[in-house]
Amino acid sequence: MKPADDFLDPHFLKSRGKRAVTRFRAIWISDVHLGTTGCQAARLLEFLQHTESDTLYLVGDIVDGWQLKRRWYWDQIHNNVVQSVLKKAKKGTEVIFIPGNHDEAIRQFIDLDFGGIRIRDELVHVTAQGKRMLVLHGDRFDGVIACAKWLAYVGDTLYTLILKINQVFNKWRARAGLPYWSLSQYLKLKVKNAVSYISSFEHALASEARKRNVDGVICGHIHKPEIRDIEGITYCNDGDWVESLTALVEDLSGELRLVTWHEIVMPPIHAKQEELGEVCVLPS
Ligand SMILES: [Mn+2]
Repeated sequence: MKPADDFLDPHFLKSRGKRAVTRFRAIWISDVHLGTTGCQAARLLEFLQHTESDTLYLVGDIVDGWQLKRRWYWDQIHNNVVQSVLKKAKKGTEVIFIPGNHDEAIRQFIDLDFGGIRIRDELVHVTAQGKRMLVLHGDRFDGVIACAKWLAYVGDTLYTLILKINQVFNKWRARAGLPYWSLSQYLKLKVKNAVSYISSFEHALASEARKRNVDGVICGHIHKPEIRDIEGITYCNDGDWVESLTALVEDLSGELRLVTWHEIVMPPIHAKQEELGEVCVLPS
């Protein structure tokens, strides 16, 4: 297997030529954090290039305005991600952007449309199976952000630091031939408070969905991909593009599931062309 670092090289992306594209009815991505070094923009770009959908939901924290106030990081691949989304909108994908807390500056444009991208605060998505899903970022139900924003900023700085350590650590692991291991995921799982924090967030969203009389909720914000039933409510979290590299998708039959960058992008590289099934060739 090629080391993961190769995918950060834009020339490697181009060299592939043929791409297998998977079609979905809808795709939800969030917590991309464009504008930070933690953002895995190259992998997201590959994911976007390997998928198509009637609707693409950007469920918040797509651009990180909090980092903009401190240190801004933006390279060509971050541009390419934006261009890829605009191109999808132009080609007929319905793109809906629901701003989160890190891109809260965009909240002033809620209910406006720009270049085929509709900006909304929240909405209800109806699946092909008739399930009504409330779609929102979720920060309003985060006790820390709602009650003590300064604490959230401190947490954000600490999180950025842990991600940095994680990057260096995994470069070393890759050189030693060891697989990727997420330090921050490990810490989150180990810290008891984090577990209860996540569970209280999930339950708050499920109870909001119940209050609104919908079948489920789709959100992001806590960087913890999940689909599960919470007392009869389908709770879905699409994860993030800093660590998990996941998206929530609705397939053509109306089933909701989580997909990873790995399962969408990796098969075409290693599988033989005839094993790929439905393959179409896109101009680069
Ligand atoms: Mn957020």
